[in-house]
Amino acid sequence: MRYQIALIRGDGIGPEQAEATLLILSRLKEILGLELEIVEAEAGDRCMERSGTPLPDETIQILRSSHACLKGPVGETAADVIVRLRQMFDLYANVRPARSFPNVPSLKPKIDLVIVRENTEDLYKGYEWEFDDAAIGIRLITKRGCERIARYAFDLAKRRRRRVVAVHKANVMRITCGLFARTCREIAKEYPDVAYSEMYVDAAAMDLIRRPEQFDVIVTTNMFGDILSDEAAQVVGGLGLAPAANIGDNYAIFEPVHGCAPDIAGKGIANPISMILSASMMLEWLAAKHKDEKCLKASKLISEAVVKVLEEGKFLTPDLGGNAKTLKLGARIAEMIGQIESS
Ligand code: GGG
Repeated sequence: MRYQIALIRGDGIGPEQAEATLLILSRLKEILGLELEIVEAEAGDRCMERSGTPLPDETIQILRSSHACLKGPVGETAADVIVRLRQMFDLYANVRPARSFPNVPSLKPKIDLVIVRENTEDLYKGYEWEFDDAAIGIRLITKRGCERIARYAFDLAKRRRRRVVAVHKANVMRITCGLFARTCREIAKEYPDVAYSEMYVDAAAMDLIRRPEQFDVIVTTNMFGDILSDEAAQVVGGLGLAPAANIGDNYAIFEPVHGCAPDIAGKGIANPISMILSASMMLEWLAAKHKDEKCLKASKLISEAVVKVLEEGKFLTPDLGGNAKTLKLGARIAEMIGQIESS
């Protein structure tokens, strides 16, 4: 099957990461005959400067006619770009894995967890007003929103170590977090083969540092998930390795967890792995959606090649303690894909 992939390069380090990721996708096209047509679309701060809008209609149209989108980080316009796209395409599940890698400092050796963050509600809905010397934000949590994210987390846990912890703060936010916790408990009953527990978000933040290896799938609301996923990324070596998927029933956008890192932009030293692993998540999602074994193989090849290149330890970017350039690391991963495939 031929896939049209919308590519948003984004701001800051985004274009450099995208260039490295394209090396990997080209290699997969060559060796597996993967049919990916990349269609470029603009969004973000630079797009705003150039065209007066951070998310042009043309970009939305490109996304609408594509099978999936691969997106680099954007800067100050994140709320007008990714937060808006999540709502527009109803991408309700933000899936953020964090796992230990070889040769990368990790708080514990065997961390392998996934944060499943509700992606369309909560304080990120954008219901905020300012009047006189006060400001107000509305935290919208719906039963439907809680049900579908809980089901997503339990279904994922069934394919992993069968443990879900729902993270909330229902002792203080009794109504909004109360609804989330109550709904997760109800959905848990549909999955008797998955162990279910709950944690307050402050305790979860502490346990992510104290005993991160205990976590399998964490399901939580939007803002808590945003914060905890940066923490989880750091626990396993930093945001440079952290991919994410924004998944809906019909469409999905894949992007690094991090922002656009303007302090290192243009130097060619950003770690491309967060975007490369986001591309792997994209291929895994396409594989499941279209029952496409070739995409699944491509996804696995990327993950395997990333692990092998980290193991090798010769081409590491400065965030990983090396001095390799973004494109060199990308090129080595692309080469490694060929080596694995021909071995
Ligand atoms: N600290 C990570 C970062 O800046 N991520 C980009 C961001 O804030 N994206 C919005 C979101 O994930 O909700």
